[in-house]
Amino acid sequence: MAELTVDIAGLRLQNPFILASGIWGETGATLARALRAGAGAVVTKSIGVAPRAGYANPTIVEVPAGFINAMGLPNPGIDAYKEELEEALKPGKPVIGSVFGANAREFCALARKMEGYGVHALELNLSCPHAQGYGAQLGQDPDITKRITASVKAAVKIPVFVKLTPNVSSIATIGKAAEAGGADAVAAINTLKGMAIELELCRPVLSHGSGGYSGPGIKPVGVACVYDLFGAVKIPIIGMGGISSGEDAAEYLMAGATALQVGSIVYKKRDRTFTHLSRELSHFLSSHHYKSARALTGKAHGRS
Ligand code: RRO
Repeated sequence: MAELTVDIAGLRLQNPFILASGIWGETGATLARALRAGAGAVVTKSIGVAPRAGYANPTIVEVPAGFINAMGLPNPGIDAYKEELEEALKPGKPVIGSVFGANAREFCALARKMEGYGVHALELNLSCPHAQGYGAQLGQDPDITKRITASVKAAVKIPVFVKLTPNVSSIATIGKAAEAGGADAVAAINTLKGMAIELELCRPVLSHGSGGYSGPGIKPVGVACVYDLFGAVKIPIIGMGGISSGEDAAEYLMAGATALQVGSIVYKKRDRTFTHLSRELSHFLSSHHYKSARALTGKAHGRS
């Protein structure tokens, strides 16, 4: 049997598959459920300083090869999230706290609270594609990315991951800025900006208008981003975007990922997601005579 265990910035994962932020992440019970169903780790919904209702419905629409969402960063606020994390931490596996803020001060306050609640690492959301004053509006700028990352690194001891947007001309430039700010890893990619039009109404389907496209349709974009990042940074890369099979996972690992996140597939495979992906990746590794998932990282770069 090939070894699926991976290490990322000091976190040991039983398998490379991490539940992505925003999927089952608003309650601790569903995060714990994903861990008990075999996730190597989970990322919380992105949490801000105050409760936020998010956008009006419709907030998600199925489109060919995926979904477009504009949830609008709904979350209960950091103070109310403590008890959710108590639940999420019960299975004893890595829990990564995702946070979003408007500036370095908010990010630091959120990071300190998350660390105090016991999360094992942080993921800075500098990449939500449709949030006025948050997410990609900050993370499209390398200087802001570096400054926020460095501030959070100075505020906490736990590892800090930075989640990057693909909606830029050079993700490598942003990845380097996160690394220069001291990031322990980068996660790529958040959703691609997208839109669907309701023909009879002659209006965008989602109440917000545009949203973030996820699912199998974005996999080639995610793989290319991870490939570019692997050539640009030395820190580990957490790859995501449209992973729904063991072969998709192998592609991301070969492009340069050390660990992987999954989102849209969870709506199809639900609790079977993680056992399904682990079984398929294991089969791919054994049938291609690889001893471990680790052995695949960066293979597509032809360096060894
Ligand atoms: O909540 C959202 O609408 C959302 C977030 Br925070 C994000 O980072 N990416 C996304 O596609 N949606």
